[in-house]
Amino acid sequence: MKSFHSDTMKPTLKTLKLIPENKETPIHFLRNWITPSEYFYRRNHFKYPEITPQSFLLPIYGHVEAPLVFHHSYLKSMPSKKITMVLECSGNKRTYFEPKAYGEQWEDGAISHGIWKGVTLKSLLDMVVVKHGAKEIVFIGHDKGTRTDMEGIFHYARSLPIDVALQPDVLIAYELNGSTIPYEHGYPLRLIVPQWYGMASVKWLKEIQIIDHPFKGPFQTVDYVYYPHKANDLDARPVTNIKINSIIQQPLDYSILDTGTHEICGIAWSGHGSITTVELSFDNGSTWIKAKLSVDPKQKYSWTFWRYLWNVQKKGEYTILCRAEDSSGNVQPFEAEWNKKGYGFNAVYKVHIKIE
Ligand SMILES: Nc1nc2c(c(=O)[nH]1)N[C@H]1C(S)=C(S)[C@@H](COP(=O)(O)O)O[C@H]1N2
Ligand SMILES: [Mo]
Repeated sequence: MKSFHSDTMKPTLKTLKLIPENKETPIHFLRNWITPSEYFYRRNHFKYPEITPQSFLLPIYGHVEAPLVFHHSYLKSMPSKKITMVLECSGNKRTYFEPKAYGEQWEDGAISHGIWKGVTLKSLLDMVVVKHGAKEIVFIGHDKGTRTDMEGIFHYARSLPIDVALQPDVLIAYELNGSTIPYEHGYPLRLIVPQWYGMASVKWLKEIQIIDHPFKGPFQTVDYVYYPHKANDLDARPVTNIKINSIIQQPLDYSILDTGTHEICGIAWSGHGSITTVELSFDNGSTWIKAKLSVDPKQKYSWTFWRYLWNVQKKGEYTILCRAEDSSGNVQPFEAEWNKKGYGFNAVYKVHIKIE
């Protein structure tokens, strides 16, 4: 008979939708600091695009002195850079909003951590010579389709303000975790924007356009906007940097454990700096105890694993809370800021445990 702990038992991605393909990483079961590509979450707005010879060409044009078309093989011959970073969908944890928000009901797994290799976007923008007055850089993907709220066919397209686009760690990437970027994750060329929610990192790059006015595409002005009021669109602001956040990986919610010592472990991350503290509370937030972090100070955009050894002798029900703090002083709030489209859920994380 096969042992229960057979190494053929592997976690799998969890399917939310098949077309377009939306799948969560089995985040509670991953202990790898780098998420293996086969466990990377997948978030798509349209069906996968076809890859043609055209997909290996990257035109950069618009408000520039010298428009150029870069070939994939030329980009690979240029000086390269590697960035290790969290990629998190702004809809991660949407399912926890009360009242519920429409959209993919992601639990905790719309997040992964990988090593991207490519050329800096800045080096390409320097070659085309951006003209004075340029405001935004628009990144257009090969994938396209219809929307339920508007007539027409749309490509997935997003812009970055020029000062963000010129940051030296924004990449045009061609490798993930030491291999060619998998098809699902943007092969052959993908934009990589550290510290921003995943929507900014446009996959299957088709072209880059420099403009002297704000970009108005629906993935910029309709989606990926925080609308804090249910009844109207007042106080709307764009979704940008990843909020301070964490999860408890183990024990799982509603676990039954025995008395003794249990390892509580999890992950914390932020798009506003590194993680400085992770705290747990066993008394609904009256007192907090620091967890032990495994931080690598060289890694600016990485997530942080943490753990705490919990000795429990008293039988009964417990709620364990977890909250993280980053180097900019952001702390997870008790309640996430509700918004119509359900982005950026980052309330203090909770698991319920019974000791018997
Ligand atoms: N071309 C294109 N790029 C895209 C998307 C898309 O649908 N099409 N989805 C975005 C969103 S919302 C997220 S969260 C990330 C997901 O990247 P992944 O599927 O590689 O995990 O890609 C972003 N880039
Ligand atoms: Mo996303």
